[in-house]
Amino acid sequence: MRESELTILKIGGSVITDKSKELQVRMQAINRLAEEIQRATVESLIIVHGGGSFGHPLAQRYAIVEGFKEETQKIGFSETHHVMTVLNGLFMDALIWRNIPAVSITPSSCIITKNGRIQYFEDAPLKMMLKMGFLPVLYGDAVLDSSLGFAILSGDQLVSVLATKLNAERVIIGVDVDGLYNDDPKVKKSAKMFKHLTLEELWELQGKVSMSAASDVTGGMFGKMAELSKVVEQEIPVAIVNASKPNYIYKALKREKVKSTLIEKE
Ligand code: IP8
Repeated sequence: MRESELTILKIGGSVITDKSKELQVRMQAINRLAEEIQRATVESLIIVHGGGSFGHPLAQRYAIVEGFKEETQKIGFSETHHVMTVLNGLFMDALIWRNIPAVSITPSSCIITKNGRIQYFEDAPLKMMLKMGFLPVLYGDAVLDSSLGFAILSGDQLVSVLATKLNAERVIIGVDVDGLYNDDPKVKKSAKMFKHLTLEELWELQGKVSMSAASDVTGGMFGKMAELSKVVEQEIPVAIVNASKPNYIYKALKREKVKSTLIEKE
């Protein structure tokens, strides 16, 4: 039995930023999503957002994902973390102005990773916020790492750890395409979208998808699938939904029918 009907919603960085231009926010998308979240009135919800053109280019420039090797990287760590707080602040503004009691939780202040995986997570404030009916908002961040010095924590790893730790009822992943495809739909028009996948089918697909390059330091779709399979293994269903299209996230939150990929254990 689950204690609560907790929903975890991830909003991808490619939805709320323009990945082709550094530090380019999509304010319209943030405002629309905040309005959809407000209208959906989900009782128990955690939001996690990605880094897009804020976190990724800086993390790459300073090789933060490779860990601490030289002093000059330190300012890069600070910058990467700082731009994430700026992006998060814009999201928080949009939520709070709509009367949503959202509270930002800074991952770098409560999480330490080991070789890039979460090792320590002080989650007492987050749990208390949920109990009190607040909406905690977290994001991919530059964090300290007990073996590398520092690392990049992806929003997807956060989603996977939060969902399993808090035994979420469901996970919704908002991306900028209609679901999970057998190929990159932005490159290949013939790419086929999956409406439903079992865990086994997801594993199979994972073997075929290569690490996406570009400016995504956390592994793109490959990294996402690896994190999601851990969630599905725990019998928590995952829906991949287009958050760039109006009302899709609203419908997913309201459990209404919407074009998406649903991944379930069996
Ligand atoms: O966009 C990474 O989070 P993601 C955040 O969820 C940074 O992979 C700081 C690059």
